[in-house]
Amino acid sequence: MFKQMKVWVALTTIFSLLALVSSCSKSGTNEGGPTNDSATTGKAYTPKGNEGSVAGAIAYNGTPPAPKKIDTSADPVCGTKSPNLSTEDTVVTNGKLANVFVYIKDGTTADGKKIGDFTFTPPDAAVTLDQNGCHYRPHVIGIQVNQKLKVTNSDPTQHNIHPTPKVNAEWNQTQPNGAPPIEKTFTRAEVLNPVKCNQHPWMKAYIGVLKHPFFAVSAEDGSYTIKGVPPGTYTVVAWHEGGATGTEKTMQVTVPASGSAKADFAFGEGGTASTRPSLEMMPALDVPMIGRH
Ligand SMILES: [Cu+2]
Repeated sequence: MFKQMKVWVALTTIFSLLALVSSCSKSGTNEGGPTNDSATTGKAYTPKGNEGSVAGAIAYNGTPPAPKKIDTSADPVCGTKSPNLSTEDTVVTNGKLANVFVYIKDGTTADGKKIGDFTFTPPDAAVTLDQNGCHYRPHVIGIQVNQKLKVTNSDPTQHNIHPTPKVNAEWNQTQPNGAPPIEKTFTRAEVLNPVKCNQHPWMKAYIGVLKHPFFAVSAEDGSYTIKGVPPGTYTVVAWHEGGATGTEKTMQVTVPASGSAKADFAFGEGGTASTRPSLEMMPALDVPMIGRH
């Protein structure tokens, strides 16, 4: 009798442990949800005709760093074509900042769908990055996943374009004077890919790759417009180069049906007006998992 009890207790313990393990792993699977960082999973977005826009201007507060003259003596062709080449990391005109990459990071449409769960077919038109006067034009570009990037060489010298992404494949390719355009695609979203030239160390550009078409680059007057945005509430990020990984400002906006949301950002001294770090949202996502296990 006593022996039977011991076996019973042992069996009960084993079964409850098994139940615990299986419920734990089950809840872990459910809570993780589908991970969706690929451009090919999810439902294709169909425009409804009531899309709106996000628009604004990027200000630069305080005195911007003066552009530095670039020594191009390593390649005389560059000096001849661009005798006054200077750094382009902070281009400020009348207090407005150019070359800021502004994009929708995440959010929810008015009908309650996560924007990141949709897929967006990339446009047929390629995005061109030109090497002209021994610098890249434009300096910052946005492109969709699997959209064609066309690299052209408008200089009478050789370039070697070399994007240095972290999640996409790294590549570099020589493009002599008169060579045909190089065509490439990026297979994963990544903000932003730095681009350099192995021939001319001062050449720099940045490529923002996104699953969706909701991005823009600020013009010389600091203005930008992101078009075709489904009505909804979104986190908008403005990214400007500098330091190891650049600087990000974030803002929540609500795009009304067929209307426009305003999102002005500021960089430079104390340039955080109306922005908050996006990191604040992270712990809320992580805590339930830690608590359970
Ligand atoms: Cu070059």
